[in-house]
Amino acid sequence: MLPVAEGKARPQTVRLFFALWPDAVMRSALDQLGKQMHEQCGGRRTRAEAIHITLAFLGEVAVTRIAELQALAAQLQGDAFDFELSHSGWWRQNHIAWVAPQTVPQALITLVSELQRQLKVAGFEVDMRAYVPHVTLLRKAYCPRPLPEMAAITWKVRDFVLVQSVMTEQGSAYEIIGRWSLAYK
Ligand code: 2AM
Repeated sequence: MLPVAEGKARPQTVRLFFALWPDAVMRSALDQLGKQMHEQCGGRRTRAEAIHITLAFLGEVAVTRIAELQALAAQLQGDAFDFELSHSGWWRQNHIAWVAPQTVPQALITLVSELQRQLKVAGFEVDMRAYVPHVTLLRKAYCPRPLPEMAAITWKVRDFVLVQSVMTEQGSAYEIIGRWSLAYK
């Protein structure tokens, strides 16, 4: 057995991301859409309780830094906004079928860039690839034919959340570990 170096143990980490989380009505509408897409594309549906839009993906973070993240989110000044999910599609490279806004609202762009900026300043590693907001509804899907036009769904965004992701045999399970309101004007 290898000797354990005293005092050198790495801090325990958790997988975290910031997200927009749908309310019950929105969740059900998106789940229904996922069901229709599944009929055409197969694959594995996102469980209704896991449906979300990622704002910023943090990956593995030391548990000792969670309070710092929560404080960062609490002082973020973002505005509430409504937007329409009206566009569905499929990415061939990762076999994800999704719905997304046709036009990304400025309030969402501002919220994400401010979040990313502050996370960077605080020394968190953030995925800096171009932000493409989307709701993943199917994984391991194959949708070679264009998906039918979808009826637009309006998402009223009033808050955002910090989520812990835990891998289980059924896929990722998500636990909301913080929720912060956006200013409603
Ligand atoms: P996806 O749905 O397109 O896979 C939890 O894993 C959430 O974070 C998912 O919404 C996932 O997007 C997103 N995510 C996972 N890995 C990511 C990464 N490296 N960069 C950005 N987002 C990621």
